[in-house]
Amino acid sequence: MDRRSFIHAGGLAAGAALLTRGLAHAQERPDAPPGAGAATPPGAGAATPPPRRVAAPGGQPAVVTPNGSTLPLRVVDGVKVGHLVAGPLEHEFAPGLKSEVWGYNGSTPGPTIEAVEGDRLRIYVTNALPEATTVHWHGLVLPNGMDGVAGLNQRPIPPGETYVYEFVVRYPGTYMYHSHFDEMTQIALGAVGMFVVHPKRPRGPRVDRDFVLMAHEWKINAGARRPDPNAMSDFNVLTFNGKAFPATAPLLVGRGERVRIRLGNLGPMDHHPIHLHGLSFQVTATDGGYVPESAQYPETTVLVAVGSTRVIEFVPEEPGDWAVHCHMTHHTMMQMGHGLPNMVGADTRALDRRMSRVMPDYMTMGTTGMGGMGEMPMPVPANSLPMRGGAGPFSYIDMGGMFTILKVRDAPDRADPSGWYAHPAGTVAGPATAERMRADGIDPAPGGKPGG
Ligand SMILES: [Cu+2]
Repeated sequence: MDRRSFIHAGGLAAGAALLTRGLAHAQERPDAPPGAGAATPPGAGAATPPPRRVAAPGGQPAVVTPNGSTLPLRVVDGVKVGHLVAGPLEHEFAPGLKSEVWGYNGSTPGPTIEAVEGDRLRIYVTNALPEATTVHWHGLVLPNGMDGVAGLNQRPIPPGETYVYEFVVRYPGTYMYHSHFDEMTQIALGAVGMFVVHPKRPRGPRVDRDFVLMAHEWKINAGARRPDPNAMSDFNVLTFNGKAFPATAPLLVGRGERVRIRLGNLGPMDHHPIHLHGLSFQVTATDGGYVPESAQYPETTVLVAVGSTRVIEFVPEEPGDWAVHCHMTHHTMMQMGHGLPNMVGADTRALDRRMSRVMPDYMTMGTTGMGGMGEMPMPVPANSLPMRGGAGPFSYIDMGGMFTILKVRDAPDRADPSGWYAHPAGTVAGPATAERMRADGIDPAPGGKPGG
């Protein structure tokens, strides 16, 4: 079912733009469907981040994978040994949307692999998928026969069998891993993960926090059980570490701390300009290595292309709850966010009058824009998240998908990761009084000329 037929299946006569007035107030109804409206706080259900561990020499902190985990490695005769099991799993993108996806060790993305420059790694890969697979270690310099491209570097791993990869992680950096057999299907269904190698000696200024955020995109027709691996465009569920806002766990950091975020993208088709609010960052590394300090430059948005990583570092100076999101507006929408009839600016008063004879309270929606549609519990197919965002401290946040929150606090280790920032009095934008406008030379009448 495509988006357009979904819209009709939703019982909305001429596209999602049509709703009755009664529904506009439905978020106040006690019988609103679960997950509808201002229901789920961001990161709900996410565990409180564990206390910071030291992962590498020089006091380098361990990498935190919000909504995810780190692959356990056991040291056997000086070799760090890990086990990845590629297989199908049921995955919840956000409350209200579950799918059967393919991942590693029961998650998509798979657990983050974390090692130290010079480590010898031995990774067993068990194939619990219904077809062959391999694992490619994306960005790593290693012996050719360990590179994981099916047919070129090795025989594909048949279902039910386990292969072993062994290599030394020669260079520190931010890498990824993914299937390299039937890539279109297996990557689209989620067989991807991050791979971090810490340097033996810290490079650049020491960081206090170290996160990974992996971008992915999915096409999941509303009500469908599985993402469509044949999709080439029109992706409608966009995720960080497999979760769509409001299910993305916020990143909790301290004001004045140095924060590193390792962004990766193994989505099928789209590059993502990731934007951080309230601060300026430096791009310090890519999956090709470190950017020399003399070549770094300040940014607030970094383009993370398919098949690449970008490492950013910053020191937040303003406390608060700050948006972190892909700046492609359709990537912060959920299903049904696009492909709609354009109703903006349409004069539908005559239509509304005629329709209200058969449907009391009828009103065409979308003529003044689409804001607020996500919080209306529209009739939607089971297992779908049309245009859904999340609850905010002031009102509904109408962004979903590839969106999360950087929570900057003075005492982050004592702060509640699900709590909202308490703004000091007088620091929140609010309604302007006519007196104040006049005093500043602004005509309070709409359309009036300043100073008139
Ligand atoms: Cu994007």
